[in-house]
Amino acid sequence: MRSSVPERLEPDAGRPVVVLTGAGISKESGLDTFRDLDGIWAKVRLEDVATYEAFVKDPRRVHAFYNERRRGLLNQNVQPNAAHIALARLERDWPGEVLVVTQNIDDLHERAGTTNLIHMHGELLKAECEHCRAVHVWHEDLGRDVRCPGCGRAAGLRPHVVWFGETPLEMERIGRALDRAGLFVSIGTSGNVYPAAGFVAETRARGTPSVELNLEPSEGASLFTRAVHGLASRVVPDFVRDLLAG
Ligand code: BV8
Repeated sequence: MRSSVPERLEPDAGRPVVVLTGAGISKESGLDTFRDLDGIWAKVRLEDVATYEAFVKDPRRVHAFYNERRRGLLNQNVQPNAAHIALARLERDWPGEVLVVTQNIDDLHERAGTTNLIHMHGELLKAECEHCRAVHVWHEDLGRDVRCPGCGRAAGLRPHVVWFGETPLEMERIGRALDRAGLFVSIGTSGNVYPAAGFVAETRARGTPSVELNLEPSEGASLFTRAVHGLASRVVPDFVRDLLAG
């Protein structure tokens, strides 16, 4: 069995392993991706539901879009899959730091046991108040009539999600981790959305080994040291096993 770990990788516990994940890692848990043929953007235009301008223009439509996805995520059939579980094992058993930076707004990494985690595009199960800036854990439907538990005002709550044209979260912390990374791993992302899609070029410029684990070559596939293509629930556990075996 050919190892999927780049030959040049020395298990250097002093430098973090940085793992970027996208919608593909959650596909086998039953959550839609965005750009697959049956993906979210095949059913609705991102300009109509995933920008602040869309929210101002038609808040009811945007709330309905995220309410449907929130209910879907809270469906008991949606569970972390072997790929999420393998990344939690890597964090537990790797001698150095493992940081998961996810573009996903689901909570499957947390539920699999990952703790060192950044949701750079926000979280579907949180709401933020435009009046008082408070962020609340939120599992119910949102709407303009819903009052903020913090300031008590209505018509201010929005999904705690980064829309197109908005600044992703914790970019400085992500940049510092990429600067120090001993290995960059990208899982289940098509490499279409920036700045996340630019991370592989940033690490390549520093000579950091990188691996793409994806169903098919992403937009940035040629920039990776190594690529393993297949279902995340198969290729990610194999990769973690090989990495931990040194
Ligand atoms: C920013 C939250 C500045 C919402 C998301 C004009 C104006 C302003 C900005 C721009 C502009 N033009 C371009 C931009 C930049 C823009 C951008 O990149 N647009 C794209 C469309 C060109 N980016 C932004 O606006 C970002 N902000 O630029 O601010 C800035 C920049 C730097 C520093 C500071 C400030 C904000 C982008 C965030 C938008 N919000 N999500 C929501 O979820 O509803 S993005 C959305 O796309 C999701 O987060 C998603 O995760 C992300 C990326 O998609 P993927 O995860 O890759 O999913 P996709 O379906 O594409 O691919 C899935 C892959 O999995 C496929 O390759 C498939 O083969 C694979 N797969 C499928 N099944 C499996 C599998 N792999 C393994 N196993 C399987 N079973």
